[in-house]
Amino acid sequence: MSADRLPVPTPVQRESVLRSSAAAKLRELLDRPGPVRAAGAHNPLGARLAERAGFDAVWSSGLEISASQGLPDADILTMSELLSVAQAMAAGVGVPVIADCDAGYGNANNVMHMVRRYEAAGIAAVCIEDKCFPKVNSFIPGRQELVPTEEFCGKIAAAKSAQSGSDLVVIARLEALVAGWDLDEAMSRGEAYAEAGADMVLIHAKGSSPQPVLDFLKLWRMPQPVAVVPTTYHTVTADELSEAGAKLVIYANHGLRAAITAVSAAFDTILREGRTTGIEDRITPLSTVFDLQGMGRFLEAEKRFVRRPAQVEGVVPGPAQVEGAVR
Ligand code: SPV
Ligand code: MG
Repeated sequence: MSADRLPVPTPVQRESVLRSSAAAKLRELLDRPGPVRAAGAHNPLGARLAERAGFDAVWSSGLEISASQGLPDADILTMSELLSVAQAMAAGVGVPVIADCDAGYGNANNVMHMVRRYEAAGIAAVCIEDKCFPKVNSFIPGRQELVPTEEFCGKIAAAKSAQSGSDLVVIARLEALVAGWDLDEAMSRGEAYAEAGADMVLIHAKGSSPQPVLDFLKLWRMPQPVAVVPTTYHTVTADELSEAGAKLVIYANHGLRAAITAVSAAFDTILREGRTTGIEDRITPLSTVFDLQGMGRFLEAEKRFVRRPAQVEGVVPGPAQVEGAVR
């Protein structure tokens, strides 16, 4: 069959191509040597900044999305609210989006619903953590309660059974070190989750030293790759983590934190100086904003497709329209 005779894909077929390609792209990245680096984001603009900077993937961060709504990262937002942000980011960038899905929004049945929705939205990977629902951000002291290993294995098996394609990456996030357990607990849970079908495990930690994570990587014997989140142990480089055995390095919230600092400084200066002159060379020009929001493509499409029939151009507005017009 010649190329011009190929059947045109239906919208459903097109969607499934889009679906499999994001997850397949992530799997391709994971197969390459060296670290895969992801940056946290909470909207498509942030995702685009991560992509333009050269990150391999975007982390749809529960902390960032919650903070961007002025809410705690504690399962306050619903699955649909978090999904709509992740989906918008996936539509806005070419790199894969890895979705932080907290504790899976409930039990194994909630996880199955979640996987179906995230997979259909073109998300490359979903990450669920072995904490009780409702969870609270890992860096908040106090309530960090793990579910029994067996219960979480059920959630992982449910996630794998619910996906329709073979590419979606299911990440099992280990919170044992965060919750005050030792390396043995983290390791035995990690192995159980890998045996239950996880495609990757994420070892989370909240200390200032990378040592517990490096120890975990040294002992890890399963074939599944390991993800790390060097937020508090930030002195270690991605290459060092990769050499120690980590595959995915997630910079989970640095975009948000950089933005808060920059915006606060700019706002302070405007109020202090009574004008914006002092910050003009420190803020992004509008031309960059237009570029980031795709005005180039918009104008090009407008030229090509927004057609005005000749007779419409000659139409003179009626008196009512002229009267109501904004002057
Ligand atoms: C997030 O970004 O929401 C995470 C990573 O889960 S962390 O906040 O470091 O726990
Ligand atoms: Mg989170």
